[in-house]
Amino acid sequence: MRTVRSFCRVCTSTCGILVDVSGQEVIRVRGNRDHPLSQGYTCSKGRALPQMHHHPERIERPLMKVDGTLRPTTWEACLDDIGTRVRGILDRYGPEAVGVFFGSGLGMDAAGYRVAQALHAALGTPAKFSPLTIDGTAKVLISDLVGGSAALNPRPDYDNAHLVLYIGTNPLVSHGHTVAMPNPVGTLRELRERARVWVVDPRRTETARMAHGHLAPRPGTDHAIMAFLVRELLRVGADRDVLDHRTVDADMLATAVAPFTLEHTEAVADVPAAELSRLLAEVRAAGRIAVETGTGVTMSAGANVTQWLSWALMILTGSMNRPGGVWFHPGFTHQLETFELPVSPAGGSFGPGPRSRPETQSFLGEWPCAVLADEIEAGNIRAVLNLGGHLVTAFPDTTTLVPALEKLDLFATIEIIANETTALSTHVLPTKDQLERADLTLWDHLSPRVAAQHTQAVVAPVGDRRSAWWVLAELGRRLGYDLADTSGGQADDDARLAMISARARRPLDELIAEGWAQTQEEFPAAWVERHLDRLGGWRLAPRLLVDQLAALTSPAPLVLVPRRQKRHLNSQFTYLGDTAEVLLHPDDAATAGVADAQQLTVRTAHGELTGIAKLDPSIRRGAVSVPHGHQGANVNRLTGKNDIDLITGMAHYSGIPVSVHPAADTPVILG
Ligand SMILES: Nc1nc2c(c(=O)[nH]1)N[C@H]1C(S)=C(S)[C@@H](COP(=O)(O)OP(=O)(O)OC[C@H]3O[C@@H](n4cnc5c(=O)[nH]c(N)nc54)[C@H](O)[C@@H]3O)O[C@H]1N2
Ligand SMILES: Nc1nc2c(c(=O)[nH]1)N[C@H]1C(S)=C(S)[C@@H](COP(=O)(O)OP(=O)(O)OC[C@H]3O[C@@H](n4cnc5c(=O)[nH]c(N)nc54)[C@H](O)[C@@H]3O)O[C@H]1N2
Ligand code: SF4
Ligand SMILES: [Mo]
Repeated sequence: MRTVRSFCRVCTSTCGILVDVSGQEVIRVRGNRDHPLSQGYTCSKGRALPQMHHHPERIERPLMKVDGTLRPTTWEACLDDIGTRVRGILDRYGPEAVGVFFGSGLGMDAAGYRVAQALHAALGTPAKFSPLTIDGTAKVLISDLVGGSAALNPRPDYDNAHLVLYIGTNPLVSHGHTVAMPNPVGTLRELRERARVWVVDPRRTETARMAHGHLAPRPGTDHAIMAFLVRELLRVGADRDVLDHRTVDADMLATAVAPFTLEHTEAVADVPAAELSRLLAEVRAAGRIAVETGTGVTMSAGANVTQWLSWALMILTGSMNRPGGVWFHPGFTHQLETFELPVSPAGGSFGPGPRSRPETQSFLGEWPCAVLADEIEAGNIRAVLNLGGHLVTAFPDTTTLVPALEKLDLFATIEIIANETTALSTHVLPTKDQLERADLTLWDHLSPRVAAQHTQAVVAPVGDRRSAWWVLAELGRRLGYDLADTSGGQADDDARLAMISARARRPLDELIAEGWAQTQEEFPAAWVERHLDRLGGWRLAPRLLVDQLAALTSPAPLVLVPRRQKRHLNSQFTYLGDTAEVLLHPDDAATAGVADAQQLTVRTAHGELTGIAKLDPSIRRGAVSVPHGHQGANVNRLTGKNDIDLITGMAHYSGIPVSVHPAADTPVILG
């Protein structure tokens, strides 16, 4: 038996782990107490890495569909076949006929991800898709529009915080949306000793239960609460110096939020006026504030404006780049302070969208995931390279997506465990799982510190699994692109990582020896102020957002809201036992004739699903909370490909009108 130091890549918290191994069998995963950030913490998913690695449905050999059946084949034959077909499609229809999805599975494989980016660039296709447009587009949009650069990543200064406001995020379950939070209970327990903590969420979540204050607005009305706070701060309490010298368009902002009086906000959001006033008083008393939003915001129709107004609130309170407010992550493998960040156009970083959906546009070089089905049906996209995604559970409108995927000439999927998406694929490429490869923390800017990690491979790859970077480079070679040197075989994982970290804050050797490296962040950061000088001040009132705020309509009386569950991550680890429990308020259940623990059907204009009802007084009336990632009760049977944000293309996964019913086929259990 041996123990190998590594770090978990199930989620972006990247907890330090110790893996006990006997021969090639992975016995146990436990937390590494010496790890500076996670300090021994792990969650059930990280501890289940042995089950992931030894999963009975794991894929060990490349598969190719012959007469409708996936059959094992060799890498040579599989890659030759994909190469020939993709080349044929490129020559006949052009690069836009090949779609590429950058899924979460490849997102945590540093070397694989970088070569995937190179393959995409070589293909030159505008049909690039990623979780951006099914997760959190509003965040980068606001960095881009208000901050003048999508590379700006604000994160709470927990060390000096006075007041932290969480809106539509439940870090106790998720470990954070775009700021990782290993050991969330410990973090929150310490935080609430020195700072006020507020949560805005239609459910009294695990996080809300630890907070000093909780507002449970009608889903999709967060913008009203934020507009009210901004309106009142502009009247009394704003940082005049920042307002006068570091912002533009404050008067336009004031006009935009003028309608959001206490009374109006109380009516729109359905929260008590006294609680709104209490929050306002706490914001004024705290001076500086950190606002953290999550998918409850970014998946709703008010996503962009809520994110905008949360920035406005932080700007007005002088919280940007100041202790007690938020700091901006400068990166680790790239060092933002060494660049002159280009100032993005005031109108946003948009480009042309796909032909089949003229109402959409591209944002930051990506097309909305929601257009994929239509682009395939129109014959515009004929091949999809799916790099580590479970499209069937992740994309909107499963009912129209699945028949579209079946029409593809080529659908190649990089995966480790068989699922409904691999079943639809024409080719399945098994790459090394996280215990089989050396790796780096690729999304280092999501870390709560300026830090990075390295791990060696813990065990040898099973069967014929190969490094993802090798697979993609070999595919590229067959298409005539030189993406990476594969002549040394796939044993060269560390050589790829060395190239990625060539401009990092610390050399890879140090990371390899220590497993971990951290540098002190510059705070307040001069590079942020230099960027702000070039920008001419925070843009407080982008036209697009002012118009969107004015156009928002009130939500339906009963709507779908998303929720993450503890023991699975998206579609992964559902075998640990989480079920598709649908939370609803007992009064809404009574109206619909639905009883606790019974099967219920949730219906929208797009489709329906059957799950288990959990009557829960901690969720407000009008919200029906359905978790995602379940293959059977797939929540995306309820979502629509046309129900998107027209600025960013983000799919609406929160706020969709629903009705609930006792399941027609509920078996009557006697005795
Ligand atoms: N309705 C609704 N839809 C949603 C959401 C929601 O809340 N509601 N959430 C959205 C969000 S936030 C996101 S990020 C997306 C996620 O959508 P996806 O990116 O599709 O994420 P996963 O379901 O996690 O699928 C990742 C796949 O990668 C595989 N995998 C795991 N490790 C590895 C590895 O090391 N190598 C390879 N090659 N594969 C691996 C897993 O087996 C899994 O099948 O879904 C979105 N869809
Ligand atoms: N255990 C676990 N952890 C995960 C994941 C997982 O699947 N499981 N997925 C990972 C991924 S890909 C992501 S993107 C992150 C997401 O991380 P989070 O954004 O923190 O996700 P949730 O925990 O679902 O929290 C979203 C909250 O928004 C609330 N909500 C819904 N609609 C509204 C609304 O209109 N307004 C407000 N104010 N709140 C609303 C929901 O009730 C819920 O409590 O989590 C990551 N971590
Ligand atoms: S929180 Fe859980 S899944 Fe995320 S890195 Fe830590 S152990 Fe892994
Ligand atoms: Mo996500």
